[in-house]
Amino acid sequence: MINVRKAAVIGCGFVGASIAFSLMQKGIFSELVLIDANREKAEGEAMDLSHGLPYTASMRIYAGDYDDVADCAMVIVTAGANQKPGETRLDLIGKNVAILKSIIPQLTSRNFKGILMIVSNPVDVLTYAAWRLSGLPAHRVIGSGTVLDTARLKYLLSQELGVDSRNVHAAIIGEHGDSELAVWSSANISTVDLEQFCALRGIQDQAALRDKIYHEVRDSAYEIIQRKGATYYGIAMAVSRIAECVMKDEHAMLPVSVLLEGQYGLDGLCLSVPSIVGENGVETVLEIPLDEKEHQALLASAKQLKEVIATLDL
Ligand code: 6V0
Repeated sequence: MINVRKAAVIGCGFVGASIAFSLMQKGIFSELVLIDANREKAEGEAMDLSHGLPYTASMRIYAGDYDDVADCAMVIVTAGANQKPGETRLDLIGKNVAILKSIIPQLTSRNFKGILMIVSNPVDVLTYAAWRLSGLPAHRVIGSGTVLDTARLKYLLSQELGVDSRNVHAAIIGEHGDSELAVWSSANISTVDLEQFCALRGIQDQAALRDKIYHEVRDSAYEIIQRKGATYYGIAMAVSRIAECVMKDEHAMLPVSVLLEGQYGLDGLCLSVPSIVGENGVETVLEIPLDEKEHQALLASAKQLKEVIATLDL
């Protein structure tokens, strides 16, 4: 039996603890299990977070083990090494696939029936590996993908255009990493086409603006890691938003990382494309219109990921 009010976070470092903090503010779960290879770390985080409960929602947050996960509606995996200055996400593969291989059997052996969300990097490769290793239906294995990158895009555009970031409708798709791309062709500000909105704002060189913003989005993690050693608040907000869409069966459109099965002419890999997210996880993978340049960039991103996937021993 699934307990629809219960979730687990596996890996309680910067990212896992921040996700727990964000989930607690949202009030969508009444029980949150924290698991870490370092049990004391999970216990410390659970204690610290629990001391905020009188000011948020009524729930239980505790350090647990894999027996506590069997009936969770959602398990969020953030365990693993993070990027050090100068490292790419793809540099983390060896270490983090090995960690995933130790975690997934703990779930499958307990007949886990919920939604599995992968956050550890490289998230697209690990989402694919988690799907393969778990044998779960693909719609129940979600990577946080470019939901974070899309938030970065919306925020940066909002700053340039002087408009609320929630009015910005645009997406980053492809790999959560260096080969990601922005879908400019359908970007709009609350229905006003981006080009027209830029014109309204007196922006002369729109191509230069798009280029600058794309590079800032793509390189955000490097810039943050150089300054503070890790990134965690933004991803925590992105993950708790995905969790909310699932638990409230919102059918919201989010660019999560998911197995492609022919969409955009691609299969045999996970990457981010806009998808409808609800109680079953990824309800539908959408094939949104892309212009030729965007489609080629998506194919290039997929090619890179497939080359990496081909090296995995799953
Ligand atoms: P961190 O602070 O080093 O935390 C990692 C935690 O995982 C530590 O507490 C470890 O003890 C724990 N851990 C290691 N092995 C296991 C295991 N087998 N079982 C349980 N716990 C284990 O790293 P941080 O929290 O900064 O990053 C975690 C992961 O998230 C990294 O792979 C990052 O690259 C990734 N991120 C993903 C993002 C995304 O957008 N998808 C964004 C930011 C970081």
